[in-house]
Order: sequence, then C-alpha cells, then structure tokens
Amino acid sequence: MRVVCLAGGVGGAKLADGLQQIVAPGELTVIVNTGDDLERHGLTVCPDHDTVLYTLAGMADPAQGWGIADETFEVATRLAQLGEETWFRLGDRDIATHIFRTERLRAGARPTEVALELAARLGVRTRILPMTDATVRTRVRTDAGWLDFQDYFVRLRQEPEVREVRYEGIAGATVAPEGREALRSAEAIVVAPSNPIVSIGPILAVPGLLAEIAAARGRGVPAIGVSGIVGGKALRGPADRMLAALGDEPSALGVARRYAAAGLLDVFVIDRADEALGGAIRALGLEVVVTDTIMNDAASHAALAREMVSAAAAWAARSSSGVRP
Ligand code: FO1
Repeated sequence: MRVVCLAGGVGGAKLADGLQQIVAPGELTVIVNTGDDLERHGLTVCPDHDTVLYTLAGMADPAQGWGIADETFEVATRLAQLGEETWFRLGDRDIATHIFRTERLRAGARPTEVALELAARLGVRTRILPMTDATVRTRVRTDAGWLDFQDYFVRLRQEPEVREVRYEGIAGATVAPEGREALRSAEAIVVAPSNPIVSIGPILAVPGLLAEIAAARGRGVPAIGVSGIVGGKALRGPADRMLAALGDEPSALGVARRYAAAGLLDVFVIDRADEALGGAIRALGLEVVVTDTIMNDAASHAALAREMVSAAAAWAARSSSGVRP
C-alpha cells in the first residue's frame, strides 16, 4: 500500500518509523512540517525534517528524540566562548547535515531535492519531503509579542501562552511536484500524532495541499489520523496548552474537531484512555478506532502503524462496497 504520512517532529518520526517497518520499501512518503525551520550560525536547519531523517536512518538520539545519538557539542561550546548565542544547540555531527543542506540550497537546489539527496546518502528509502519548497516560518503571538517558533519553543521553553499562530510566507507556498505526485498516487493518507496547530497545521495550510487530500479521498483513498493528546495531556510538547489557549478543548476531541473542520479525515484513532470521547468524535462524522497509541519503542511504533494502515484498508474496502461506516 502506498502511504503518505503528514508529520511533525518526534511523534511524527516515531509513526514514520513504524510505517517504514511495515510498508513495502519505497512505498512510504513522509511530508514534513517546515514551519519550525530556522537559520542558525549561517546554516539552514530543518528540525522536523532532520528528526524524521535521523529516526528513519536509525541515528536519532533515543532519549531526546531529535538530534543524533552520542552527539558532541564542541562547536557549540566554542561558539559560546566566542560570545555567540547557543540556546539552540547544534551538535557537531548534526552540523554536517546543515552544511550539506545550506551549500546545496545556495547552489540552487530546491529543498525537496536536497531532502531526497540527504535521505539517499543516509541510506533511507522512505521519501521525506518538505511540505513546500517555499520558505514558511511559524510565528506565535504571546504576551511578550510575536516570537519566532524556536524562540518560543526552545529559548523560552514553551512557557508563554500562545494567543495566535501565523505561518509566515504560507500564501506564496505551493506543494512541490514530488509531494503532489505522492498524494496523487497515495492509497492511504496517515496523519501522525503531531501538534495539530504548529506541526500538522502548517502542512495543511500550504495552498493546494488540502485540495489534493480531498481529491484523493474523492477517489476512495482513506485519510486516518491519530491523537497526540491522551487523557487530556500532550504526549510531548505544548499542544494541550496551545489548544486550550486558542479556545479548543485540550483533548483527543479537540484535535478531532480541528481535523474535522478542515475536512481532513475519515478515521480517527484514539487511545484506550480516551474511549469515552468516541461518541462525540463519531458525531463529527469520523469513524473511531480505539487502541494503544503510546509509542515508546520500535515494536510499539510498528504496532500503531499496522493498526492505522489496516483500519485505513478496512475503511476503504467498506466504502468501495458502498457500506458507509
Ligand atoms: N530542542 C531543544 O529543546 N533544544 C535545542 O537546543 C535544540 C536544538 C536542535 C538542533 C537541531 C534540531 O534538528 C533540533 C533541535 N531541537 C532542539 C529540537 C527542536 O527545536 C524541536 O523539537 C522541534 O522544532 C519541535 O518539533
């Protein structure tokens, strides 16, 4: 089954790893959020892309989920001695990725081309595509004013309340040809348990992307998502607080409402802990699957991926036989 997965950072990388374990080689495409990208020390850094890349290459730091395992920080230490700001710490090995990317971009390659080259050089067969080749930067409005995403996320440790979110540059963005082709040939679309506002939100906001998903769903391709909020708490990061501050319920139901409002999904997966929310989510017009959604090792990544792909296939089989769920 040809699968396209929409993903942010750590949660997206875990599900992508599960999908890579169960989908035939070459049949998986991951479209990643680029709203978190930034320039650091003159280098272009793409955190969500690199988290997915390192995870799929088996190189990710298992404790923090992002960055490279057994990393050292000699360059960051030396930069700090030179008086540079190093609150966003680039590891020594990680820096090689950013140098490679920045050189290729300066030579005129598109971000999608560079992403494909990086995956090939690291031996990753999954296609990891930036959501767009345009420059999009997520910014958040807090009581301290508008902040760049990593300023809020890393420097201020997600402490300020987020009052508003903006994806700067999104109006001029388009889906790159490789992403469009992947969506046009997809047999299932999977939305990872990433932050619905600052990870999946920017991807869905790329002009034309939701229309591609709608066209795929019109052809009978199932779209299935999973909540990254379990028992009212985000598995990682500030999604629960963000949802509440923006007036949504901080729960799997709040996530489902956002995706239902966008017309994104057919099926929504929730954790057993949230079974009681199933009725309200079904009332949004989504089929609900209740299962274990917490991913903490390779086997649990694969288990959730398998559950999602088989639920998607079952939905597609029922819908093509005319039996609507
Ligand atoms: N997260 C941190 O909390 N502190 C860091 O210093 C940091 C550096 C960093 C460098 C490269 C990279 O690819 C990711 C990095 N991250 C760091 C993670 C990143 O800020 C976030 O996890 C994502 O942007 C949110 O998905």
